[in-house]
Amino acid sequence: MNSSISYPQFAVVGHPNKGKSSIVSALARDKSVQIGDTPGTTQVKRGFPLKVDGKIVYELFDTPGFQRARQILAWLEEHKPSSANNRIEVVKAFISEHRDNPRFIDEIELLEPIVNGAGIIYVVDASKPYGAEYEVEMEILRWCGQPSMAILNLIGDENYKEEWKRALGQYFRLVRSYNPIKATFRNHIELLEGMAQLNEEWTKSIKLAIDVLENLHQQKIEQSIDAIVKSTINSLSFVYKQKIKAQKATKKEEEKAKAKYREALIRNEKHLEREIESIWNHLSIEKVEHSLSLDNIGLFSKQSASIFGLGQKELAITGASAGAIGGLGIDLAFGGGTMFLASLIGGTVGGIGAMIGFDNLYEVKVMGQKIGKRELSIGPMKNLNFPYVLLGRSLYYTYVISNRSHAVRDSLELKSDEFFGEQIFDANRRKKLEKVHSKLRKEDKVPPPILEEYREVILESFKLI
Ligand SMILES: Nc1nc2c(ncn2[C@@H]2O[C@H](COP(=O)(O)OP(=O)(O)O)[C@@H](O)[C@H]2O)c(=O)[nH]1
Ligand SMILES: [Mg+2]
Repeated sequence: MNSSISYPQFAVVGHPNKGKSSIVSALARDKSVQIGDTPGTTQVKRGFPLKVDGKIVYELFDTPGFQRARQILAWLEEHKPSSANNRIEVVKAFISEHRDNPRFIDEIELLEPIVNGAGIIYVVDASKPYGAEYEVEMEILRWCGQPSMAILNLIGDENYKEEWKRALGQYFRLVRSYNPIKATFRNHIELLEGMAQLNEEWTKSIKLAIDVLENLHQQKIEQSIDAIVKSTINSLSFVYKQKIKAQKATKKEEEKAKAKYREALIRNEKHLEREIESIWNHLSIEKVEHSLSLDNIGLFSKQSASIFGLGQKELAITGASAGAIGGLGIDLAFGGGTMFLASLIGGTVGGIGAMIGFDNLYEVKVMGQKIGKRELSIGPMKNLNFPYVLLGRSLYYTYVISNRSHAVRDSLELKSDEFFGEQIFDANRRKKLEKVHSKLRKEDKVPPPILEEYREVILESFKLI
């Protein structure tokens, strides 16, 4: 390694279009890496450092693929030294002799960081069959004598991992599976643990990198939970006020105010989503506004209530345990009492969404004495289920964003089969959460210890996902 550089470096190499740039992007947690369908997207090598608190933890070189491997190997063989430990000198000689030759520009780009001390990460697509043509590339890499690992990426649906492993095992110290698109934070750490074993000199700094990354990950979770708590409390205690002209609000005034009230809650949720994206370096996810199913589902929809809210039984328990129904009346709290009771008896009839109308679950009050000074006031939200819809959605969003690889260039896709809902808020947790929700419904202040407990329960729930 370059003596002036104190962190490990790795050159990510292989055939064009095998996911090298995607792997660099995922491991450097950097969205600026160019990824493309057409071979040749990456034309010059570029270093992508992973920085934490301004300090470089490791650096990855994204390189163009091999183009003329056969000719290079022929040249190396022609200049074969008498002993294997001098082979790297021959590779260096190849580079200096061909530096100005445009035919070898790609190979020089990819070999240079390696002869300067970078480790080798060789990437293959194991959804395609193994072929002897790869042996030329692997042989050249072996000439460099640097610590090396191979990554099996599965781009397509088929799986030829076993035959690849048998071949790669002969050339590389370590062979691991890693999918840059699907990789979670855990997969990233596991891969780093493998990389730490490649070279004694790097073990310490990569282990340090793992510690630093894990701490950072924990910090980001805490920040996300703080943002969720703040936003949820804002939404649940939100009251919209509007002046009205006469003694009573007209239907039109009331409808307009209701719309404004709902818009404010939706805006609040969007603001939280941006905050979560920013915490996880995923700001400006492409096309997110158009294809995000959370958007399509909508904060007030029946679907959202059935996916993220509580089931009927849980709601009954929640209501009873907190005495939350209180003076509200069951109809207002549950949006249709008779239907609710029928469903309770009959089990899950059509899910909670079928019976909760989200429309009339907040109170509309007219306040003030003098005509012309009277106000229409809407909120806070009285629906017992709504806090769980909000919390469920924001925890799910955080889960998806925090596990999103930086190699993903597609728009954010939220799959309904991944949704979770009631299971993370068990009765015991709900009882604690309800202490806060019931106070907010009554427009009471939440004492700091209860708020702290609320935060802890939400953090705990997130870790269960
Ligand atoms: N579905 C899927 N696509 C991938 C995966 N890895 C790479 N790709 C896609 O394959 C193409 C080439 O990837 P890229 O990282 O640019 O390959 P490179 O030429 O080796 O740097 C891009 O369209 C990637 O989005 C993967 O694991 N799964
Ligand atoms: Mg590339």
